[in-house]
Amino acid sequence: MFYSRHGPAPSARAVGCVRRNNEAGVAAGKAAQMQMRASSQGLSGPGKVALTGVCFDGSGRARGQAHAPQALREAGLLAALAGRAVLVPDVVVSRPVPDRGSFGFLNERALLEMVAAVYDRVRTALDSGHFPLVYGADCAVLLAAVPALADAAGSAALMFIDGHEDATPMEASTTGEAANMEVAFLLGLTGKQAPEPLRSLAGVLGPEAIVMLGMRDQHYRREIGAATIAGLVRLLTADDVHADPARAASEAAAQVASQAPGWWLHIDLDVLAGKEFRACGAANDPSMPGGLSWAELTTVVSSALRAGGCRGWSIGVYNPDLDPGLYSAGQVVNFLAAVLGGRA
Ligand SMILES: [Mn+2]
Repeated sequence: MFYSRHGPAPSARAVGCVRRNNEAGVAAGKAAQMQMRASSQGLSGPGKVALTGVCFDGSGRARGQAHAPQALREAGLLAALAGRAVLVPDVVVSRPVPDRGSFGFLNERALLEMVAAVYDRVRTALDSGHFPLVYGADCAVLLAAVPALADAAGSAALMFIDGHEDATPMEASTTGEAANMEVAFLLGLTGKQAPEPLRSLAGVLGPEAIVMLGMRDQHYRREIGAATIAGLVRLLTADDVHADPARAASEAAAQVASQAPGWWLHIDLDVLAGKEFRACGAANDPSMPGGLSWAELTTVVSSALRAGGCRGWSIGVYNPDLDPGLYSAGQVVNFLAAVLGGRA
């Protein structure tokens, strides 16, 4: 409803205390200049990295992933990207409700507010020639980020790095957690029963426009009765990535870059092995052995960015409740600095 192709943007009221940032309209020539300058750094489009924290927890916990932005900043996110990043205000939504709403989503009101606000932030950053980096929350941010890129660039593609497929149709979900469904929405495999804007975004990506890396959720999917979408899209399991991380990433990047003027990069940190990253439940799920190491993830993302065409990035599913000393937050910050080259 609020996407440019479907009607006007939402009012600030719809997104709680978040104020909208109206900086859209950088002249095409200036944007092209920025793009040329940025391409030497492996990113397409950014004048600066627009650091966009999202204070939302998909399961409606009081803290959880909603406190990720604050914890990552406490761990030094800004200093690590000094000179390369601008901080934009966090997306803040209604108080969490750990129950399903009238459409069946968990923490539904906050979810819909989050989607509206993240869409707005990503769109503003892109229209201003920046490179949005969405941090915090969970994979449901893709329900906003991918349509925002598609609207800004004409069409979008997605490199999706996650331990799970996240392709459960909403009709089949037993939990109502949008972060298990977002890929099904983006591909148009579900969404007819959803409220706007989710209904209209369904199908924003064709099957060629997504490449999925790092899955190891066969036991989980068997438990919930969700079939794999490996026959529909290009999907490399965690084992496929272990075999040759750089090649997996560069081939994935070549595919997504061929499908749209810009592609989005998404990382669910549960793609990491539990022994590498303790601050998310799923990475430590005993039914999901064999996750990536930080070294592998760094290789994957560096290779992918080097291929060019990436216009924005989201990284989520860090839970500071599982990270009392901020050790894991420091790992995330160091990783971002390493791949974005912030430490000059
Ligand atoms: Mn995920």
